[in-house]
Amino acid sequence: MDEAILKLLREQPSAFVSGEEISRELNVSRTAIWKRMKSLRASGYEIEASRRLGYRLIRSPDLLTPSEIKPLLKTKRLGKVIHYFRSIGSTNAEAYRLALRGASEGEVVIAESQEKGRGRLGRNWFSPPLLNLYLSVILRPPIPPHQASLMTLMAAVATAQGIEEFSGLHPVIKWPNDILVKNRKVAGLLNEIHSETDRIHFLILGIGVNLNMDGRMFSKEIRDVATSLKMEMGKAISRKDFVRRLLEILEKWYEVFLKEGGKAILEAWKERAQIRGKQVKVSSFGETLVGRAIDVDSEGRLILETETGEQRRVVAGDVEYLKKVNDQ
Ligand code: BT5
Repeated sequence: MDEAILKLLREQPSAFVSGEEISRELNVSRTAIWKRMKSLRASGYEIEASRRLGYRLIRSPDLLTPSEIKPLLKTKRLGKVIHYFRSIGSTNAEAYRLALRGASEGEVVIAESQEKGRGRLGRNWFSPPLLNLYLSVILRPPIPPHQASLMTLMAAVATAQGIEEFSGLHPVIKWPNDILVKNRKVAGLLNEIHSETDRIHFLILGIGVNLNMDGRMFSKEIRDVATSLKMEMGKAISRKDFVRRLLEILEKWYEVFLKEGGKAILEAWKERAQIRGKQVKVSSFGETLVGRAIDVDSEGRLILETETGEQRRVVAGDVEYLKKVNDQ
């Protein structure tokens, strides 16, 4: 009902909408509307009320509710359905659950905070309320599971591009799924798939971006390795504008992928990752490999030349750069 009330108020920006009209349109009592207005105000909406004229929306808070995001969202598929939560365990877990129950491609889950935000390999993603972006997108690409890594690369390219457009900063992608600004992690991706041997049933693109967090808000363990757009830019950004733009960029890349395959994504990824030639230490499934990164192959695997001259392809793992990368 809040969504419907806000929609009516937004249809006539700067004008009053009478209580009578709202009650007629939504088929609810004037008292019920008054109660919803009170609760909307408590959520940060500034709503002027006049006995004679009705209600008028003065200002909206920077919440990531569907009613804040959808009106200006220029996508065809992504984000047309938004499952919104003030707080949730993990947006990825919820998206996975929804996809199992038949949610369509493009449906997204957004939360203002996560209690059990997931990183890879059982790690945590620090997810305090109302400051950042915690987003999961459901996709159903017609591809076999071994191509799923390309979708991780796609999400990384889109997120880096979104950050760049918003901030003018030049984020670097660190294989496979970290987005760094000045060598600190500003965003992380966690993609999860549900598949059979030959095809993917669905894929969840999980994207966490630190937007308006201050340095002191990070937990001690990550304070020295993490950053946010606000910290780098010196000012807060509009979270809803950011998520809209990110969904638009992501959709554009996904369309390219469906039409032309992964080539353009790989090229854009390589340009932003600049991993070629770097000395790296890779931990993968309990094994540690040291060597020179040669390239990333068409399925997103890291090609490494080890110290003994052997070439290895790494599907998943954590990379540590052995020489400091120049600040971006
Ligand atoms: C990732 O894992 O980087 C994937 C993060 C994905 C988060 C999104 S939020 C929406 C969606 N729903 C979820 O439940 N998850 C996804 P990994 O490469 O394993 O990195 C995790 C490590 O990054 C942690 O062990 C910390 O060292 C560090 N870290 C944790 N929270 C961070 C934060 N907010 N910013 C920067 N670094 C963080």
